[in-house]
Amino acid sequence: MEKIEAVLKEERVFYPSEAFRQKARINQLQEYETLYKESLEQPEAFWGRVAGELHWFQPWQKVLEWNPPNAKWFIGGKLNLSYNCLDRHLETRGNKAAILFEGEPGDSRILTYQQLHREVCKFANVLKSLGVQKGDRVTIYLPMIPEAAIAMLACVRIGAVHSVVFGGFSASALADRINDAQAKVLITADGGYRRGGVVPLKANSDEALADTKSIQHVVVVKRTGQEVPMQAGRDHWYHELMADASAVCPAEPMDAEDPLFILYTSGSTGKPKGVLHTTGGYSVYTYLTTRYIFDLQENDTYFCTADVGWITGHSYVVYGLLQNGATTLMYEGAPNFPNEGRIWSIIEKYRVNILYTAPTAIRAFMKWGEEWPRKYNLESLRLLGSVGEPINPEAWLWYYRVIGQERCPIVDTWWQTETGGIMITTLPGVHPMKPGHAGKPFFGVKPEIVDSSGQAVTNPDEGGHLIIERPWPSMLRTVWGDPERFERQYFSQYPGRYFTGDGAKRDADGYYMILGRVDDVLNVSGHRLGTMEIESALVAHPAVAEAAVVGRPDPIKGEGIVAFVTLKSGHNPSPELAQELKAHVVKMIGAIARPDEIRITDALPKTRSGKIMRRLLRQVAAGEEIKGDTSTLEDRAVVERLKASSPH
Ligand code: 6R9
Repeated sequence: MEKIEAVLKEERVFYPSEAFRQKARINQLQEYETLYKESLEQPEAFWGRVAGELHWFQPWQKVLEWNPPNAKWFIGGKLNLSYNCLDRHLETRGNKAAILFEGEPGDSRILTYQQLHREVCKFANVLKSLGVQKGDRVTIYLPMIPEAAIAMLACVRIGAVHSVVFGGFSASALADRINDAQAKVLITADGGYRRGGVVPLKANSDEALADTKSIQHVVVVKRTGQEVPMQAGRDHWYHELMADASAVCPAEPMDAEDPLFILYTSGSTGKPKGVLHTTGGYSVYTYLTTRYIFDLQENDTYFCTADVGWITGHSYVVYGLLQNGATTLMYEGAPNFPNEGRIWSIIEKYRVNILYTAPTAIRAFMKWGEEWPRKYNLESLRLLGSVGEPINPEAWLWYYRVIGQERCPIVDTWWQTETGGIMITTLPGVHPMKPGHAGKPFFGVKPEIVDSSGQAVTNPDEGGHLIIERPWPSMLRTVWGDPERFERQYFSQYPGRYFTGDGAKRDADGYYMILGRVDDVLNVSGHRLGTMEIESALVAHPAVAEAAVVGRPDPIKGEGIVAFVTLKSGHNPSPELAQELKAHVVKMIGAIARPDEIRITDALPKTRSGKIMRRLLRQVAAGEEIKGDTSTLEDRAVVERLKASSPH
């Protein structure tokens, strides 16, 4: 196993530059240590102080009540997240840009805090006029346009519970989510721009509505201008309703534990779960994590490439940023439209200081070549972030060197839809960075690595299950409509402790390395191997663009290794290349990691959020029929092409 460690660890450690450190909000390790200790030993004092930086209509009586698996935070307190995102800034930042918007066709808009406040108040009144009341569910199915943020904030303002469904989801996925939440109103658009084409959101909505009964009204934003049928009495144009709406709408004082939003996420099996977040804890935690992890400064321009349809879009495009009075940039379209330089051109155009994106995007950028970012001025960048999956050291180093120009610290942020906010990361002004390691727990987070019996794994670098010992403010409160599933899924494997579903290990310095979902860990001849470890080795080969490794039942070894790879342009599949890749893995890791089979393919099956669907690959690898839900696949044709790829 020693060689595995060597590939993964990337022994080099990177330090934030002195220039960065000096200006950072937290720049003394001692300060982190002291605050971290306080956050665990005196959570009431710590979180009470942070919460006090926000606006409350009524103060809380008690910070935390914990009856596993049920946590209550800021009991008795009343607040409104839309107030904290908007009204709180009107006096000091009214004319500051809240949202910078760049549409895919090149149109742009700027909304100041004042303007955003006005739009949100008007739309909140529109929702009220459609009969939406506190506690009602509203489904939002929009492109990445300012109206998405306006709709979310308007729901929050009147205490309606939003459920944002990513615009890339199909009609049937939308229908399932509407039905599960029993939403009363649907907010959509005629269409959205994506890679030069138009996503037919209204047509999808109409198709979904044929299978749903709860929706009474549909509000349609005119984005692309294409002809769409409008059903009288049910469908309304956004701009028509807004024209007459009053701009006065006081924010509803919400109980700290009132439901805030539902966000659907796929479980390992079965139908998607509606993760429920509540008002007080989510607000406080996203406010603080945004401030410290992205080291937000007053004049920063912040760009996160995630869609608001994902938790990253909720917490780190909209709520965390606006609560801090920051400027957040929303980009509607694809990163390679009209060409592969789009993200870099946006950074140059708006002088972006902070970029937050995903490893899958970074690997695509690598594939497209460094000549694209080299064409643009990226000097405004100060900090980079990564989220969504483990980042392989190859991609980390490329991001650091080519995009950050060895000047910007990288925060590799581990968290989940269920955690609401970032849980494990380095703090950029304080912690040295180790490529491949997410880093240290954030304030209030007490992770542990345990074996299957729940015993803490104490040896450095020994793998185990990642659990979180105590509740943190933005912990999910339940699975919508299924409290039993909530308990079973997260709190039954290790009673009273939150099970993340991820494997991890911790080094002697207390840095966590996430090994991927536990179901992705292979056991080959009694050796524990992260699929990620083998993938890292494969993508380090000059011919390989992306790799996904899965296990396949093996009568002798328990599990065999099957690697699916895509090639960089200029390389062609051949049996010789497959042999070379196997030898390369052996060379990088060791014979135990030698893939039994390499399948060279032209695309990997990915969810619309960019996660590789390993379940499908496992079925293809095992020669089984494809079973289970494939509704989250970005391109269903990939499955047939995979089956046709010849094994080597
Ligand atoms: C925020 C988000 C959660 C799963 C999580 C883990 C993986 C996310 C990661 C990471 C390694 C990171 N994950 N961030 N793995 N390093 N920095 O992505 O939420 O879509 O719910 O996914 O993503 O496996 O369990 P979500």
